[in-house]
Amino acid sequence: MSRFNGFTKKQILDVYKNMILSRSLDNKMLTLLKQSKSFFHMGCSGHEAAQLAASTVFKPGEDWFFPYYRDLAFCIGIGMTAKEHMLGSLARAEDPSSGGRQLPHHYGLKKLKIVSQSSSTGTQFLQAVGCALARKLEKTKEIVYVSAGEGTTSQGDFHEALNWASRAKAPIIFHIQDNEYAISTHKSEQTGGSISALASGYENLYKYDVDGTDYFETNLAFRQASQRARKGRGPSLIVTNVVRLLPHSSSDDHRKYRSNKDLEEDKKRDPVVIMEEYCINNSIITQKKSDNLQKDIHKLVDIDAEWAELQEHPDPGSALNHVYSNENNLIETKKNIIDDNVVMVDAINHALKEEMIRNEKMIIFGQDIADPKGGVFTATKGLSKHFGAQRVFNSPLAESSIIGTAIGMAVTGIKPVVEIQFADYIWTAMMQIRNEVVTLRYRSNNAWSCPMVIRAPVGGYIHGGLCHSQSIDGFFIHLPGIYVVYPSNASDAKGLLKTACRINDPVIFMEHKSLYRQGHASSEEPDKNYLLPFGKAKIVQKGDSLSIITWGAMVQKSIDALKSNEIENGLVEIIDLRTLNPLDFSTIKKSIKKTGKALIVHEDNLTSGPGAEISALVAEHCFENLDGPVKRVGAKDAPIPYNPFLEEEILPHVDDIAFSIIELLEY
Ligand SMILES: Cc1ncc(C[n+]2csc(CCOP(=O)(O)OP(=O)(O)O)c2C)c(N)n1
Ligand SMILES: [Mg+2]
Repeated sequence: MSRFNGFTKKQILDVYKNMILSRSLDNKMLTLLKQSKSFFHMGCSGHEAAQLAASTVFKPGEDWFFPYYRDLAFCIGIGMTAKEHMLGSLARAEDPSSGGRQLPHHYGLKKLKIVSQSSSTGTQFLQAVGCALARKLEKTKEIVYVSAGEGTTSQGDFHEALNWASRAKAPIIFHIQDNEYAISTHKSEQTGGSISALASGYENLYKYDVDGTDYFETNLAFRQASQRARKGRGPSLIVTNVVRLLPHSSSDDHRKYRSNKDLEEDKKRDPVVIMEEYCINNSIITQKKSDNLQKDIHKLVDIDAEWAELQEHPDPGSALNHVYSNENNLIETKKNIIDDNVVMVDAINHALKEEMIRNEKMIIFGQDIADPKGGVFTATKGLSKHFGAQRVFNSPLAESSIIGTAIGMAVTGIKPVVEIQFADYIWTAMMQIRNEVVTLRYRSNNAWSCPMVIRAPVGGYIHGGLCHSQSIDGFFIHLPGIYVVYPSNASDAKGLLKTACRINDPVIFMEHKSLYRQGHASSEEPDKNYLLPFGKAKIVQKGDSLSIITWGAMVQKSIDALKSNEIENGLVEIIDLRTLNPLDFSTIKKSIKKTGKALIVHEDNLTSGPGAEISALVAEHCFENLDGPVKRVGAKDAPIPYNPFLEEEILPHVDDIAFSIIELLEY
């Protein structure tokens, strides 16, 4: 039986060595920074015991990790080498976290299942829960580690994550490293009570408050929590009280807001000193051997740093690589018709069902999407009944939860196809979308990605008022890293959605609510093999005097504008873009070359709307062919009011389009 708190001498010495290594790396990295060899550092000093106590309970290569920027010692504990850390600190091409794309300490290491982390504090919680849910779904024994500082528990995502994890008994351990400061803000200004007390209402969640400078106490909590998680009994929250021995980051000077006394008190709890004393007092090591060990490790760190300095910087020519996957070569397939008339919402439902049958890794979730309701627009009707609650289920009423967990599932190979009930409520998920979904592939230098489909009912004309009428295309075409799809009819919706489900990148799939059951948006239904590739616009109507560039519900309104004003056949060409990213600019250009005039018609509001970008492209690339000003029709710059007369005033209508067509034709 081992003598030292249940550990062998060798085990304790290994922990002590890793503590010294971590501290030594911190110091070396700060030296390199002072020598202007790097630009940024976030220290781990003071957190080593808590992190190493955590790291030993996991199975590297099997379990999953979402560590935060202070987790240098944790990453060492699970197997990340000093060389790998140094490559990150110096932002070299071979930095395994990001190839120098992210700030140092934004860990990611594919072979160890350390999922690439961004800078947004707190986004990792929901991703880790999604990962844990996926591991449970696939009936593995793998468990998930996620960490953050105590300040970050003020983020809503933390509370959403605890909610979902405890509701689902997810195999996850939340590690909150409480160093009492979030940059300069003391926790007394941060949290309405102790963090574990805040979480006390969650059933299935075990809570621990431990001294994070005490390796043994902390390790005991992690051992219990990991056993619990592996047995499927549910999540744990472990708050470790630690000390922050360095300023928040290399850009901070903590003497500006912490007293000398406070800083001196922290030094008395230095975990490396505590561990050294333990080792010496228990005759695990002599003082002399300990001194020599420290010297040897510092030397090794110096050697690794020198080696890392000699490594190549990333090639500037690679800066645009990996915004998207290179493996999205889906081609258009033959259209075999199985039904002569299907409404758009049913075409979407059928596409989802066919893709679920085809890909057993695909899952669907969102608010109210399960049967018997099957979604507020019935797009998912019958799916939970057919595929079971494991693969089709209701999410909590929390959009950040939906996207955050989808990311964590997607990194494990699951294909989430999620519904945001109304696009008007996507905004609480925007941090997850903007800083996580669209950047994961890029920031991890192609090591990680999160292909998913976000279905979002959009648009107005249904008297939905301010928060059930919004268009979001303008926002989304601004985001590199996500494809933007916006069908105008049932057949296209089916082909495009099936492509979205098979593509290797995130897709936002906009479904116009007013088209769901519209006669003019219904069409013949293509069979299960039909795929419509992205970036291929459709000429809805041919013409030689003016090009209308449009999509979504505006396609039919443009057709109606011609009809209602008896505009002669063959004058106006209508292009349905079908996807806004990728944009089929070659079709636009070809058309304008013929017509010499361009009118962009969209539902989103005008200022900085999607038409602004297309107009700029037309102005730049079609200037010599233009025979008139590039014009736009869109919603007025105001919220969309409920009263039908007010609503009509704001949204673009057939008459507005007709007016612009005539004006431009006569120009
Ligand atoms: C969403 C978000 N808001 C603000 C920041 C800036 N920021 C980075 S770290 C930090 C403090 C975090 O404190 P805490 O969670 O206690 O962790 P610690 O740094 O103390 O370990 C802040 C405000 C950020 N990165 N992300
Ligand atoms: Mg803190």
